[in-house]
Amino acid sequence: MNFNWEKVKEYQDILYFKQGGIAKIVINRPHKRNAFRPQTVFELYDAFCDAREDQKIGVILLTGAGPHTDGKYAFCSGGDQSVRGKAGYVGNDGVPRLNVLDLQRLIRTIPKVVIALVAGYAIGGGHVLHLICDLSIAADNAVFGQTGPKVGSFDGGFGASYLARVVGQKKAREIWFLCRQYNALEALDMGLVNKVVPVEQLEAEGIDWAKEILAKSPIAIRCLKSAFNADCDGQAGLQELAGNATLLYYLTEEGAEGKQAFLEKRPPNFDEYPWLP
Ligand code: S0N
Repeated sequence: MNFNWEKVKEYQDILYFKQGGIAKIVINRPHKRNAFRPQTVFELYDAFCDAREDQKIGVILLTGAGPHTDGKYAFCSGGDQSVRGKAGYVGNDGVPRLNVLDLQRLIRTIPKVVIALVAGYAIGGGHVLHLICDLSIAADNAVFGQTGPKVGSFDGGFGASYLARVVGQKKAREIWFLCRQYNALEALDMGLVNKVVPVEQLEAEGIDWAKEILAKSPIAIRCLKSAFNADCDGQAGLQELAGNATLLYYLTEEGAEGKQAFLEKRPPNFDEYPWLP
């Protein structure tokens, strides 16, 4: 579909666009079924940070480039096994990393709505990436699964515990222990995705959902996201939720009075603010 996306910046492994309150980040390594290497993750992190800082952006679409030369699609096939070293994925600097974990945390805590648009394979660490997005819309050709125990890896963080929150303990254990692949309707049935649409409608559907969200209150959405996270994320989740309480307090006259009094070198006067029941 033609949405007049404007390219934001040139990257090697990803594409990054914006238009009308929506950012679109595309993993662009079709020769590897959009597997990520450290460079890919650094670029994704950079684009997400840009979208976070842009006050016009409320929704971020995360997707994979496709179709590929053989007609297949992929959202992301996880860590690039061809650069997997002894202690992680090795970049051009020779350093082994698992920096996708940083990206996972950023996607979860960014105070904007992240929607995964999944066409084709969402496998391994690519499956975890869609999982941690706030919403997932699947194309009818989407394929979901974990491969860790088959390829000698596992994600015991969000990839295990949050998956179990989403699909339940039994199903999450099945997904990891058997390493099967699941189609879009099976994913819908287990609550892993929000909707399934024909592949050619995937982006349009994502844009429709984004526009609906953009018509809502930014602070309400922000607080809800942190509230959902707080339920799973322990003290880090509470920090995020409480940060929003502080933000709201700063926005009140009562909060501003404390700062103003300090700057004016006088005692604060909170008399006109009630002790609400
Ligand atoms: C995606 C699959 C099912 C697609 O199959 P299909 O359509 O038959 O295509 P292929 O012919 O297999 O692939 C086309 C070309 O793409 C290359 N390729 C595909 N996936 C990868 C990949 N992940 N890494 C490197 N190359 C890949 C193929 O090699 C092929 O290239 P050519 O044509 O040159 O031969 C199928 O491709 C598949 O099963 N892929 C592998 C999926 C997988 O196992 N991914 C890795 C899983 N693990 C992780 O993602 C780790 C994540 C991580 O970083 C992490 C995070 C937290 C904690 C721990 C970890 C950890 O390291 O485990």
